[in-house]
Amino acid sequence: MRVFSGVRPTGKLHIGNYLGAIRQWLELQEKEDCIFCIVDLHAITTPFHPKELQKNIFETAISYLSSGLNPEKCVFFVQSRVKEHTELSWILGTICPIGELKRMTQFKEKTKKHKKYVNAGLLNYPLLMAADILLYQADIVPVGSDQVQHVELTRELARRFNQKFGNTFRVPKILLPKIGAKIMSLQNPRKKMSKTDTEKGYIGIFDTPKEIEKKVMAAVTDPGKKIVYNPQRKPGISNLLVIYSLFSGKEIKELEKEFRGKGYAVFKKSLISLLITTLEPLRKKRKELLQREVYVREILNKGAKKAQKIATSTMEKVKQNMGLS
Ligand code: ATP
Ligand code: LTN
Repeated sequence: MRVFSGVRPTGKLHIGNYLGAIRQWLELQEKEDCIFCIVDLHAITTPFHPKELQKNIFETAISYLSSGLNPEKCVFFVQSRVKEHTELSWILGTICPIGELKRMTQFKEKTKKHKKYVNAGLLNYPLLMAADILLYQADIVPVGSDQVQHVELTRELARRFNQKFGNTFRVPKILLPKIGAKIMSLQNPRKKMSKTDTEKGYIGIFDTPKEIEKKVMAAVTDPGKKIVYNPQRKPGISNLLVIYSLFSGKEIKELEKEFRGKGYAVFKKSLISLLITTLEPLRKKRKELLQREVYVREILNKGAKKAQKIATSTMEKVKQNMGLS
């Protein structure tokens, strides 16, 4: 099975990315034919600093490699290095009604958030994402729940294209993590944890033990003292329980029992030490990779070459079927 997924190089990765996306990638690389992409062309649809973009791409590569992504087991590359992504994105735009793009939740949210930067790229974002996926004939697309709408549109576009121009693309399936598809912000547990959020809202995968402690202690909890899972009435503590459960491998029910009658402070302290121990090896690996820039660049170069081969072959088929060549 071919797997494709992408990550925006927009800054530090947080445990939401780790639990919702990275961990799934790590599992998949062991058994499937995986292609993972740093989507820099998606990143420029929201405000960014040209001087920082390369740094962020490099940081993102290091983040994934430190987390355990293995370049021997998957293809790992940067989107803008393979020009066919933009080419196919244009083509898909010609079979996609504007209304379908305008109703995308992410588009609505981002245009609200960046009022001075409402650009056509933001509207066309899902087309580029569809191109990423279809270019590699992916069977499976692992994403967090916030991206489901975009993959559904991708499936629709693939079907429409195949119908219009003959069988060209595989129609990909969405793969959601079972639990933890949406880790919430520590400061506002009704909003998803996001790297564009305030620093205190997320725990970075490379945060120091001190930072982890501070952020968990300051995490918003709910009225009452009980450690119980109830996302509607106790969104704060429920979110922390999900995080605890995913990092420890213990069931939420088990944790509720373990912390019965113990109160938030005890629970938070235990969560802090769990996070520190689990994230420590990642921090070490990052330090090591920061010293090996040439090696990291080589991984991305090799990845782009492998990706290019597949992209070229799909585009040939697309153009032939459309009468463009
Ligand atoms: P933004 O700050 O723009 O919201 P982000 O933090 O959502 O960015 P992305 O690069 O857009 O990060 O997402 C990378 C992957 O991590 C995607 O598959 C996404 O669905 C997943 N992801 C992001 N945030 C969370 C979260 N809070 N919980 C679970 N998965 C998440
Ligand atoms: N839009 C996604 C990142 C992304 C992606 C993709 C994910 C771009 N292209 C292709 C899966 C497949 C996001 O914001 N997380």
